[in-house]
Formats: sequence, C-alpha cells, structure tokens
Amino acid sequence: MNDARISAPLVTDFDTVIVGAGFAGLYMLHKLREDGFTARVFEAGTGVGGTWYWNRYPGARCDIESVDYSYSFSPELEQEWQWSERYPRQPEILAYLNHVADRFDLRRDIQLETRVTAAHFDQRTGLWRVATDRGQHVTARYCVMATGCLSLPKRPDFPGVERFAGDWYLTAAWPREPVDLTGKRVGVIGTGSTAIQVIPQVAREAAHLTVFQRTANFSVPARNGPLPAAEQQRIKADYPARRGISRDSLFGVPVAMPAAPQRTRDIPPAELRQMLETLWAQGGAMSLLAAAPDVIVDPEANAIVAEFVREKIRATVKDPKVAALLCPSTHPLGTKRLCLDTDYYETYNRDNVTLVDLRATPIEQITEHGLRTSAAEYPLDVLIFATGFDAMTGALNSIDIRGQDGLSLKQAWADGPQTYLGLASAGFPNMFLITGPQSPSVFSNMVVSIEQHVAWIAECMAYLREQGIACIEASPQAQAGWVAHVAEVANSTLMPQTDSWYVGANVPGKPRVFTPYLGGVGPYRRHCEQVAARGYEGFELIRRPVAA
Ligand code: NA7
Repeated sequence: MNDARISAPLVTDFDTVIVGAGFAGLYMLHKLREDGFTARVFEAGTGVGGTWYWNRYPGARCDIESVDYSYSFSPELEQEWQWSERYPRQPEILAYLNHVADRFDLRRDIQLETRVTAAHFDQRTGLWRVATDRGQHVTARYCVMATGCLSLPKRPDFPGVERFAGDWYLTAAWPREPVDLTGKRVGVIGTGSTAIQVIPQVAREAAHLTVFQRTANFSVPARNGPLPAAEQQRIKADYPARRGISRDSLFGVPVAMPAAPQRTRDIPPAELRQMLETLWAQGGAMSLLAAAPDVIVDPEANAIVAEFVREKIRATVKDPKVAALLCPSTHPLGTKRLCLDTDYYETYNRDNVTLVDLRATPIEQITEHGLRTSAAEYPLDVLIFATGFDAMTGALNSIDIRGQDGLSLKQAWADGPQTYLGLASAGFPNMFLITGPQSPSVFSNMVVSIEQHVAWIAECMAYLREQGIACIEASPQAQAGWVAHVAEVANSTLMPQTDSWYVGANVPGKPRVFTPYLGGVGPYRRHCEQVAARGYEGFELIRRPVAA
C-alpha cells in the first residue's frame, strides 16, 4: 500500500460499519461507542439476534450452558439476567439479546431489514464504501464483518422440490408464526446438530415422522433441566473465576486445560469407563471433548470413546436394526460436530417414527406428494430441511467485498480462506472479521471468542487513532504463515480427513480446507495479545498523510 495515494477525507458517514446484529455485532457496537467511535450496524433480519433470530425451529437450543453462553463484559448484566435452564432455548437467548440491545441503548445505531450487498475499499480515500439492498451508500473508515459462521443456509436443491404440494421449511429460516404439525406426516432430511434437536420435538407433534439419514452422527445427552436459583447464585458469586478459566481453556468452556494431559489410552480401562460413565451421566458434548481432548488426535483414544457412545445407542434403541443404522461408522467421534441431544435416540423407540437410510437408498426426487428414494416413495404433508450451512465463508463470500485494486474476497479466497489470525485478510485494509475463518470460532464457545475478537479489534482501532494511522492491513507473509500454522495444527489431528462442514465438504465445489483454528482458545488469545503488544506484528500500518 502506498501512503501517498490515501488522501483521508475530513468527513465519513461513520467511523465503522458493522455487518450483522447477532452476539458479535451487538457487542462490537457497544464497545466502539464506549471507546468514542461512531458506528452503524446493518442487519438483514427484522430484529436483532443473528443466528438466534433465524434459527427458531422447534427444539432450537444452544449446546453450551447458559451461564457460559453469555456476555461477560458487563458484571451488572451477568448478575441481573436470570437463565431458566441449564442449556438455553432459542427464545430465551433471543430475549437476552433483545434485553442487551435495550439495556445498552443499541437500537438507535442499528438499521434492521437491511442487507449489505457490497463493500468496496476506496484506495484514494482509504475508506470503505458500503452498499445495501435498500439502495443506500455509506462510507466508513472500518468495516467489521459480524456475519456469523453458520448464517448462510444451503438451499434445498433436491430434484422436484418445486413440485412438492405440501409445506416445506428450512430450519435456518423457520417462520416467526407457529407451525402446526399436529396430525401431519412430516419428513426431516438431515441428522446433524439441528435435526437432532428438531426430531424429538416433531415426533411428539406429528402423526408420523420419517427421518432421512445420510450419515449417522455421535450425540451426547444434554441432561438439560431447570437451573435452580441457588445454583445460579453460586455460579454468579464466582463468575470472574469461571470466566477466567473459560478464556484460558481449549474450547472456551470452564474446563481448565490440564498442565500435562493424560493420554486416554493410558487410563486403566476400569477408571476410563468410570470417567466416561460419569461424563455421560452429567451430560454435555463440550465436557466430553474437554475431558478427553486427545480423541481428535489419537485414533485409539477415539475408538474407545466412540465405541462407548455406540454402546449407549445400542442400549437405548430397542430395534437392533435401527440402532445399527444410528451407530456412526463413517467417521471418528468429534470430527463432525459432536451433537448434544434431549431424547434423540429414545425418539426412535416411538411407533410414529421411521428411519430411512439414504446411503442404502438415496433420494431420487421430491414428488408432489412426498419423497422418493431408490427403494420407496414416502407420502408427506410437510418436509423439513435440516441440511446445514455454507459455513464460515458463505456469508462473507455472498457480499461483494473488494479490497486493494478491486480484488474481490471471493477471488482472493478461491482456494480457501486466507486470513491472518482469522481477524483480517491481506488486500483488505481496515476490514476486520469477528470469529473469522482460521480463528477458534466454531470450535469454541462462540461468545467467548466473540468477546475476545471485539476487544482486540476495538483496542486496535483505538491504537490506530492514537498513533494517527490511516490503514492497517495484514501482511501477505504473516498471513501465509498463519494459514500454514492453522493447517499444520489441523493436520496433526483426525479432523481434516472427515467429510464435514469444517472442511467445506457439504457444499459442492467448495475448496476442501479445514477452517477453524484448533490451537485452543487460551493459547490463541495469548498469541493475539502478543501480536498487539508488539505493535501489531504481521500487519502493515500506514500513517495518515500530514496534509489530509
Ligand atoms: P449439518 O451439521 O451440516 O447437518 C446437515 C445434515 O443434513 C447432515 O446430516 C447431512 O448429511 C444432511 N444433508 C445435507 N445435504 C444432504 C443431502 N443432499 N441429502 C441428504 N442429507 C443431506 O448442519 P446442522 O444445521 O445440523 O448443524 C450446523 C451447526 O449449527 C452445528 O454443528 C452447530 O454448530 C450449529 P451428511 O452428514 O452430509 O451426510
């Protein structure tokens, strides 16, 4: 970048444009306002909440405990908000985010029902020009993408879908009005985390539920239930310590990283069995992974824990043929998102539930009255697509983002995302990504990772202002080093071999790259802090021209 080309204008519409009003966008706005920056948030939904605004399907719930899946930036907020259950339901998370928007008076800087369509960096002025689907054009020095990791759902592209005479729904775009499934014959396509939440709910309501499964997944019981006031009080009395452990942990949950982790295979079998039984009885997917983190590295450890879960499935599901179909066999445990459920396997003991194996009998087409596989036609009144997302890069690539010399982000990332720390991308000055690709993001408690990124970005902007720096841009060398490091860490695990959305395998034509950073939330945080402490090492900083 050449300083001489930047003639910073005196006036911009906003210091920062923030795209998205979910957990990330809301806190980014609050933090920037506190630090004396102006900001405008653009949000496509008719309300705030991001992921938790859109994913309102029956059974939608977070798989991180409510006391941990919440902001820590305000001690008052964390003390005053009362969670009703161990794992929060979508309506409760949405109510929480609306409370946050009101409590911190955020709404006046949020423009709803507005989708950002383009963001172009103007080299001459050093500003971002942002366009929306309402025909607006605004300028800002910084552009912060708070677009979420799982926010672009895959559209159903099954042959014949347009002919279906019944109602169909995408879990990630569930209607705001109640959907009555009573007495209906319902089909659910997919058995990922979303479907595993939807299926038990739908089975209770529908006349009949047919589940179309391509890949069986591992799921761990949530053991959800009310969160007693006394228990919540006890946690809140010690919140700073609990939050501190999460920030330093592997996954952003309050399970401390062991100094010298024990290898699962070295634990005497009886002791290991006892440990797994205890974890199973307590519930929680993240606790299981955190207790035996080597399952994603060591095939032997993985086989032990995977077989333990398969045993539990066989013990729960009465029909041995159905149990066998539900036992995952195509991938090591944890290499696809480890799911969390309430009564998922038990649901297959109901008389009104049928499981269809799409590996043996693939979908041929959706017909006017149902769905046809290679073996049979299933008459349906309602079809629910729980078929996943174009994860981590989809939402970013769907905006026309152009940086230096008109370089498009999509083009720059044609072979997979290229970022420095998952926070920025070379060629795109003054653009920040919150929980971007190649940061811990989806492999962590998102709220912990979001707060870390927001704090880092705000501190960076304050530094630039103080130092009179017009532009910050990731250097291509630092970026190449980070991308290689992310790949090296991933390649030391079993993760990249499995076809999952972590590697983009669920979207035809998407480059196969393992995208989250697996180095752990705590070590990653320390690395980002070091980068800042060293004057933003790995970034190029361009001073504001004196005459501007
Ligand atoms: P996932 O985890 O991507 O699950 C999608 C499911 O849909 C999965 O079982 C897929 O089977 C199935 N699927 C997708 N396309 C098809 C087609 N064409 N035919 C049959 N089956 C299909 O998405 P979720 O929404 O459940 O979860 C995403 C994340 O959101 C989750 O991990 C949490 O972090 C929150 P496949 O496995 O590809 O064979």
